Amino acid sequence: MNLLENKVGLVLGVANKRSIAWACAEACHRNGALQAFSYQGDRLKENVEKLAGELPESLIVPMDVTNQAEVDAAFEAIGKKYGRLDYIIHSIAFAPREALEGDYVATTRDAFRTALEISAFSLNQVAFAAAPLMKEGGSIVTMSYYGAEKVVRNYNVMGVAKAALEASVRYLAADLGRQGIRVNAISAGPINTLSARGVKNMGSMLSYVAEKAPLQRNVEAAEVGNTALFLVSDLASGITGETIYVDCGYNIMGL
Ligand code: 1JT
Repeated sequence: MNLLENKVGLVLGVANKRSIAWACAEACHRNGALQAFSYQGDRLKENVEKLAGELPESLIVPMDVTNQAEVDAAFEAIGKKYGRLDYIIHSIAFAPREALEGDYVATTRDAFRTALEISAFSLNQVAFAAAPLMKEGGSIVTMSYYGAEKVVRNYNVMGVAKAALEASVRYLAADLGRQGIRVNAISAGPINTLSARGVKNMGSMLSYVAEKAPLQRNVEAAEVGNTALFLVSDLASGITGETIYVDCGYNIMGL
């Protein structure tokens, strides 16, 4: 397919080949897009260069969202290389490890601020910086998780950050609609990525979810990638401000 012919995208959040961001990038690449990639810190630079460096006309830029100068420089480099931007896939989140276990009530001010800044505010930041480059409209997609709306033990402050992110998607969609820019979230089922690793009991959580979900399995990163492709393509031209579940149906189940 060639759903993204002549389109330029920016993908945030590739850490390795198992990243949800990478699955999104692959789906978009297969559909003809040119893509820029951002990474946070030198630790991830080599990985991203190895993966994305092989794609034609790719651009790899550092972007630590807590550093506004770095964000500005990244968008300047994108404008310089491509002269336009059609979509963004925002697949970054962070909370200090100790905030993702134990009692939510014990979350520190610092952990709360960090989680909300990196996981939610960063979407505003990139949307604001990208809008001038999205001259023919655009599409912004971010990643959420069920813990935004129901209590998922240990997800804690990330659930609050994802709730803010999903609300932010609606407010950004309302603001940017007049410029033809759509903003949506994907609420993905749990996937064994680098971020998920180190999460206590991830293995048993994955099997619990697989058992309860209508499709009787866990979702794959490639399925999230295909949904991101749909959302950034013109096939989704009437969809904005939504959170779309890609979770094998888990969220619809009651007892
Ligand atoms: C982050 C991490 C964001 C893990 C994440 C995440 N969004 C989903 N996951 C996987 C996950 C994590 C927990 C969980 C269920 C799923 C780790 C680094 C910070 C950002 O709780 C049951 C804790």
